Amino acid sequence: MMKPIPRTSVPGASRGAPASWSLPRALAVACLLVTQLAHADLKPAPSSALPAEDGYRLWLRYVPVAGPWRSRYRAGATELVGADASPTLRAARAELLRGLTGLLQLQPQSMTSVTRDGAIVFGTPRSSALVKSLPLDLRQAGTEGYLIRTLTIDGHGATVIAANTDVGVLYGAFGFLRLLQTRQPIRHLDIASSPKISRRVLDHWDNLNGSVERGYAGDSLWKWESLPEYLSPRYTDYARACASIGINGAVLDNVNASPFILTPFYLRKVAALAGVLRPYGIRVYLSVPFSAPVSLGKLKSADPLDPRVQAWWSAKVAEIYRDIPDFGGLLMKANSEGQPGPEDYGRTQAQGANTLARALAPHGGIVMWRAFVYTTAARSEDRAKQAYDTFKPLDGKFADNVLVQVKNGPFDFQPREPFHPLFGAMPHTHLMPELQITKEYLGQRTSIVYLGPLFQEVLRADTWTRGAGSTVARVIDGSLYGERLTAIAGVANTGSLRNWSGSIFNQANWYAFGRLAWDPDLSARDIAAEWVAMTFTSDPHFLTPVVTMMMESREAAVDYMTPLGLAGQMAAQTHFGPAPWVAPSAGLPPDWSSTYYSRADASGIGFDRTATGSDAVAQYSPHLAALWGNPATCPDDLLLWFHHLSWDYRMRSGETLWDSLVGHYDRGVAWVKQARATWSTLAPYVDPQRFQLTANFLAIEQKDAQWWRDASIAYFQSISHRPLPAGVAAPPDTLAHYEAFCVPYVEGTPAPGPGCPPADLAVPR
Ligand code: GCV
Repeated sequence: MMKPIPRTSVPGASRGAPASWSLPRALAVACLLVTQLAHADLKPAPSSALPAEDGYRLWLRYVPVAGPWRSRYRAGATELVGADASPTLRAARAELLRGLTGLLQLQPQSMTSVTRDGAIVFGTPRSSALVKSLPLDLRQAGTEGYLIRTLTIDGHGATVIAANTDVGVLYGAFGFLRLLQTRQPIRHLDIASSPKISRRVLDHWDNLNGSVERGYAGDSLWKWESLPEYLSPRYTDYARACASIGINGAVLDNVNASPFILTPFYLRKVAALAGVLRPYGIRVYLSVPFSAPVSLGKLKSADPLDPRVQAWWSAKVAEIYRDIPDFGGLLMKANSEGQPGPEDYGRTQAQGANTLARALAPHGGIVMWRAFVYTTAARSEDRAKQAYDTFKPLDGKFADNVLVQVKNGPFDFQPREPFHPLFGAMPHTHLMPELQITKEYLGQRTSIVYLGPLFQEVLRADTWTRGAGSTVARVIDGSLYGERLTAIAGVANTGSLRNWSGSIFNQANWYAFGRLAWDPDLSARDIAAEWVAMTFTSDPHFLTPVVTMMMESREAAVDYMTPLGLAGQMAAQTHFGPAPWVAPSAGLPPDWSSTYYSRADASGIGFDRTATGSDAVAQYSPHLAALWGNPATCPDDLLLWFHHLSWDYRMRSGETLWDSLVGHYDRGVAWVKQARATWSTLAPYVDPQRFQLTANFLAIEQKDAQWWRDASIAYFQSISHRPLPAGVAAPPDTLAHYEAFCVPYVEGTPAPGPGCPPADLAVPR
């Protein structure tokens, strides 16, 4: 017997949960309810009892719900009522069927009208006369959002997933399934959700030869050789995963772009991929080289003000749109790391961007123009200042369909940096942040580091550019300066490995990016809890310690790699493992060395970015410049980013700077040991395959953390000449030993090794 669904009488809707009821809050309550009410769902089975999983299904596993939740959910999912008017609505239905069948082990019937309690109605007013007739205020859903409401229809209790657009319905379908996956009540729903940022884009650094720059999950997802004829089912699963978290754009190729991507040969392949992604609301974008008019168009120059160059871009863009009418636009890395750009022709970054923008505007396309420039003719005395110095004077000079894409920090995706000073500083320019989901500097494939806290730290950082509360999130969602074109990018961590991201826990970073792109105000902790519930289990015996572990994992990596505001201490090229001793060498820019960043010498350590040094602090609002410019008020975690201080400098804790530095390294290592111990107790809650992979990777992280700690202390002690604090273990080997060892080849490194001197590589790390 189906249980009747409590309801209010027509024509009003049942409004069980308050409008402000957020998914994360609901999840917290649901977790509590789970603990109290649904013990049958919780009994840990020995891990061998759980079927092995390779991680392919990500957070969309839809494993059977047990205990009281199953009957409750079954009562609320008896039939599906919706039209299949478009590929997107068909995808929504398919997902609901797949999800509900998996979760409830029961297939809801497909109906054309509501015939019994527990119906799920989905659609738009355009695709469904029923949805049109319902008392819903769809203005709250905007163009991509959705409503999920409990209503009474024809005398029956029903859940309605409604939106203004088909893709909104698809997002709503995923949103509804998430409620079940995270064990939330579904009997009185009143949810309105819409994205705060309009373009939510993954940047794939995938090369046309199948490799992935800074990719730690195998080869590229895109199999260019077999496109356009063969459309791997994996492309659809990628699209489903993206749509489930609201990602609506994918830049298919590396920002270090090849001109071949713009040839008809490749554009046909791009169009085929666009066709697979389109039903899931994902537009494709391309990275292109600035010099394409020369390399491909055989013009003599790529000068953006040359009419022949402009005509070439317009023709090329029109060619793209002929096959891909919803093409998103172009991403450009110019004048950076050897890439050509407008400065080669004496033009500004804005003049370069605007030439592309003019070509794209008639088709509705956008330009994402990266601010990551650091090969400008006049190299500044501080690399961290260059993007601001180059772009700030150009505020207001970019065309309306240009977004300047700014990395989260002024240097390069370090474990910790202050937010980029351009945020808030260009009120007349669309800015979009670029976050790195792939963990180039944060342990790559094997560390457990969860990036939610890093993303949150950036988004919640207060720029103070319009007084308190001028957060980066408000700059980029348009609420601070009123932009209508808003976007956010994440450098993808996907690859050809079965588990997509190289490790199970790296999947959480893809998930967190998507959720924060949808709503930058979500909390990293709530997102972690959702992900754990969907990827593993909502059992609090597992969920609670794992969420805690995830939340602490990034700070632990900061501790064992680059504490107190240090940056850039990784090995050259691979960016893997410690190399604080790397000094500038002939022929290479000084800012490609580690000592450039640490500035460690007999007098102390840290980069003086105050008025007595590079004065980079002056690029921030006066409030922050004053706060951060004074070591007494600068937060500890940015101290050495902004200040060069004596080894004996007294920290707020009373310790000397040297003792504090050593303490951080030790804390980082201790944390990983502890995380490993915690994970070892959790075997009963995870299938053996995913358990073992994670256990092995934690063992590797412990080894790496120890290596970082020992090598860093050995090096800095050779400069500080200070004794180790009492009770602290000395590094087991000499500095020469650590210096002699480095890892020559690491996946994802663009110019693979040997980035190491030919020394004794036999030292185990
Ligand atoms: C795609 C860093 C990385 C490079 C990357 C570059 C960028 O320097 O190490 O691999 O190139 O950033 O963001 O353009």
